Amino acid sequence: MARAKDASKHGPGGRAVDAVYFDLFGTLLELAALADDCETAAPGRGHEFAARWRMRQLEFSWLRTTMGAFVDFDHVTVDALEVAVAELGLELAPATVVRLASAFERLPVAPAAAVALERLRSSGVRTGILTNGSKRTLARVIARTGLERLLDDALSVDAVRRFKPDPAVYRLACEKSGVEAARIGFVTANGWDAAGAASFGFRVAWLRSDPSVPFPRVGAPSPAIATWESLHDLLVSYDGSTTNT
Ligand code: LAC
Repeated sequence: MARAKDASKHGPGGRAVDAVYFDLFGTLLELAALADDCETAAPGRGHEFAARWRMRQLEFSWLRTTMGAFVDFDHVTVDALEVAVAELGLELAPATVVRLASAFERLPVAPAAAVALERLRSSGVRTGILTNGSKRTLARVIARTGLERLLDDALSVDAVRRFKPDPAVYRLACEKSGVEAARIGFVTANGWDAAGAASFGFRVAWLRSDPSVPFPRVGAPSPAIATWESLHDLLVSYDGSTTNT
């Protein structure tokens, strides 16, 4: 239900948020390309292979956080790759597995991301990445893509040795920016990440690629459903009203 615009929600410069952080894999970087690499390695099974790999990657990251058994995301990604290969009965040459292991690092930047980041920065908003990715991979991605010029911060979970959606990870953004959670926007295409960030207290824009994907039923506040084009206004000019019900 729409609520009346409340000017008190807007801070200096009339903005609703002072910083916006982005998820990396599947958000700033397009995950769709993973299936292409997987298709080359296992013709006819690219989508199934990429989906299984990603699912195991996330599952292992959550298990490791709950178990207090952190290893960095590169390690988790290789474990998940090897498990997916075995589960699907794929017979890949060792050199193929080695090449695939760095596929996440080579994903392309979402085409509309640069314009969205530029708009946020021109509104005086601090911008950053907040990712499960390792510090090393994050540095490589930034060097390859040139995203550096559009970002103030590049934050890896390595600093807290836990994976999203653990609140300790989202807290990194508050600590680094000095901005309280309620004045931080968070952009992700991953529903589970949207749930974690909303539960932490960020204003979340969920770039839901498929309308049939349900929001995880875990008691988190509903995020706004966004597109790259709408996220600036959704987050920066946000007036407290709900845009999607
Ligand atoms: C990220 C992945 C897990 O944190 O989406 O970048």
